[in-house]
Amino acid sequence: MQFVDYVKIHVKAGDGGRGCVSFRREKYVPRGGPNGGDGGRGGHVVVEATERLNTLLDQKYKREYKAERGQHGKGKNMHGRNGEGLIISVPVGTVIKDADTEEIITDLDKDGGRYIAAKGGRGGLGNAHFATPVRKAPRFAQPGEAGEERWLVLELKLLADVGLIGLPNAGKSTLISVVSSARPKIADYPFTTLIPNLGVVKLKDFRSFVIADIPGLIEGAHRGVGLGFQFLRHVERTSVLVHLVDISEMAGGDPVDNYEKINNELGLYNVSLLDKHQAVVATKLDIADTERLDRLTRYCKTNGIDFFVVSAVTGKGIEELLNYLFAKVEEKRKGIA
Ligand SMILES: Nc1nc2c(ncn2[C@@H]2O[C@H](COP(=O)(O)OP(=O)(O)OP(=O)(O)O)[C@@H](O)[C@H]2O)c(=O)[nH]1
Ligand SMILES: [Mg+2]
Repeated sequence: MQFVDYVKIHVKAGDGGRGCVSFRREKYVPRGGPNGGDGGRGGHVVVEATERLNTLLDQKYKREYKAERGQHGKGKNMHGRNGEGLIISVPVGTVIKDADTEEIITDLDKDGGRYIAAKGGRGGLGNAHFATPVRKAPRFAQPGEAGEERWLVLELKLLADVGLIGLPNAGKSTLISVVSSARPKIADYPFTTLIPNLGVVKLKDFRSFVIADIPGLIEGAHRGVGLGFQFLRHVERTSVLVHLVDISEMAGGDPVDNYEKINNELGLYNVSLLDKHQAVVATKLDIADTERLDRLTRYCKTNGIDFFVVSAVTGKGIEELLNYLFAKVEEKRKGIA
């Protein structure tokens, strides 16, 4: 599946139909009055969120959206037909922005949520409306109004409660695969994950939350190194960030350095990401290098960072981590945190 999370589209609503100029012409009715009907309304362009989709792929290939125009009014007071509206379906979590100002117009964060992106023009009035006692035979009618048109940016921000971040190979995809039904590709080389994955974590008593696995970050991501930080927009809405740090013998570099480098990148992308609640999770406990583990443990203790140690292979520490995450997500949902 190709994953597209940023597109620019052009929307144009239908123009209103013209009002009609016409007069009654009937046998034995000399000088019948005006009977020009009104033009129909142009169709709207509507953006609608649906859970069936999870990428903006369709909009990547089709960028022009034009709704039908209203039909012109006709004689005998016949109203022109209204133009058909056009619905653009996008995934839930799509944010609509004005393409010129980048200002957020609306956030379609619910299934079925709709936004009228361009209003159809009103139909013009037919000459029947303009008859007055002194002007019995108006020879004019209104033109239809033009439909609105504009450029929009659609940006998909996944609606996850918890976002997994960390260097490539830290074990993010492995973790999401053991705690949810998501099955991302896992491999012992960097940048295995190229697109974000979502998984639903189900705990006892119907408690659940959504977790996002995003592609690995490396130092220099803000300059586009590696995959850059194009995917960080998907953790902007999460309640909690889980920062995975590999403490195995195979891990390169110092765990504390690694942690700080990635945090630094987060800040360079968007400082407010640093205000998000973050927990550090040391991964691969089953093959841990004790020195690395000790160093990271001490660092987190000294700095008051919530810290967990897990192994996705043996399952150690996982349940404790999930209970903690659920509690944090709940706090956020209830507006405590
Ligand atoms: N022994 C052990 N190996 C693990 C554990 N978790 C992950 N691994 C291994 O570490 C390697 C990388 O795991 P991934 O889950 O693909 O890492 P990732 O963070 O998603 O990496 P990217 O997608 O490249 O950013 C794989 O070979 C995994 O099998 C663990 O708890 N124990
Ligand atoms: Mg991965």
